[in-house]
Amino acid sequence: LVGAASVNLTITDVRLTPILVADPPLLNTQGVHQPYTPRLIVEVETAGGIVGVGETYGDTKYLELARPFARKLVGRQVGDLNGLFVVADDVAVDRSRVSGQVDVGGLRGVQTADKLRLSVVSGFEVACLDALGKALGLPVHALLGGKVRDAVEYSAYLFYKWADHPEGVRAEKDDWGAAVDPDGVVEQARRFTERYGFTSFKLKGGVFPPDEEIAAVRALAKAFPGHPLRLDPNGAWSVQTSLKVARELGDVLEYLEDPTLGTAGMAEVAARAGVPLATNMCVTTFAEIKEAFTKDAVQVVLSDHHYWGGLRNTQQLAAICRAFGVGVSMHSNTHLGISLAAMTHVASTVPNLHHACDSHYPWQSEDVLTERLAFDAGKVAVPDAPGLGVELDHDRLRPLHQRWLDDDGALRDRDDAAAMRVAEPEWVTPAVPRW
Ligand code: GKR
Ligand code: MG
Repeated sequence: LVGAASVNLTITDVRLTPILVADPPLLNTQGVHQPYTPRLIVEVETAGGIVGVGETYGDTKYLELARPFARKLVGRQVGDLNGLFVVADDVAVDRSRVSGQVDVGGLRGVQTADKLRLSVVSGFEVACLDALGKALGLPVHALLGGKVRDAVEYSAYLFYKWADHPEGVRAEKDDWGAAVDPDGVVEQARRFTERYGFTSFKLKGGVFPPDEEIAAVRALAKAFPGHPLRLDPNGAWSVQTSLKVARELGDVLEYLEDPTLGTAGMAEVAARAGVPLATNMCVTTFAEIKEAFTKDAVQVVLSDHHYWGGLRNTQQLAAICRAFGVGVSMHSNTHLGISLAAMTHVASTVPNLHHACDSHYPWQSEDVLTERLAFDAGKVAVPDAPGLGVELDHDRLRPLHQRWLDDDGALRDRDDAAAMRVAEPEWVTPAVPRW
């Protein structure tokens, strides 16, 4: 610490690198994942030459906000994490980018200017924490108050999936095969357990009529008796359908995730489902907590540290959940190893984490790290090296950035419905409730 005190922690440079990262043809209620998904890699450099890394959403609207934000950070202290929110308030959001409607077809909850800002803050906050940890010789979890567990448990995140992206679409090949029925889902789950040792399973639903998805979860329950199971249709069902699914799967579900859209509907389902409800769509901001908790609409809140505004906000969310006797865990979007490391650090500090987090990471064949993070028995060991404990590999970053530069703009904003139209030209984003 004596040495650290002499290190100059003034931010001298902030580098933003938008990338496109390979993504398999995973199906959800909006459509299908694009062959490449945008992410943004953040590097914050201090006068002492320390570089911290962060990662967040990379769609154009985030980039447009991140660029002026980055310029305002130069000259500030890397440890001034609260100041990031002050800077964020100062960055103008292009209102035409804010729909006030659900984002990415609903997958990130309702889109607001604040949420856009917070998603950008999170990338900088993680990078600053990484730099600070490196300067002090401390892991990020220590900066967050210290880990209460040495490893963080993740669940397998199962998706209905095509074997390949549509013909003629440039894409990277994956070795997961197709999963479009109960047998395919069980086979995918087996591969997840063989490769990573996961013991709990989340199935992304809202893709096929509910009876087919009920059959898939039943098949999972048969193949993996006693293992925690979740089903998440991203709000695709009516209250009645949600209740029917809850009735039919109540005996095997750990929780039902976002069966229907909106706090009122979730509250109605929660009152009669007999199964806990989890959400990453109905409670996505601090402002949404009061109504949802008062109405007992959700029993588990799934944080996404990106749109909640970072790791310290995630801890605050966890504290609020604890006060109300509501569970807390984490969901994920397509992400790379920097975000998995960030999730793992913060999850290690949350005492009331009683559900495995989910992670898309196993679906990502590409990463920007010198060494990928590993799942062992479904868990990621909490890094104890300074900062996040991961290292950015510029040789890996460069081609992914080049891919972004070479793109004509078609893939720079995630649009699962547009990706689906390549295979099914008539496809439109389904109205909700879809069933
Ligand atoms: O990647 O298709 C997907 C997911 O549907 C993702 O976008 C969701 O935000 O995984 C997320 C969820 O738990 O709802
Ligand atoms: Mg979800």
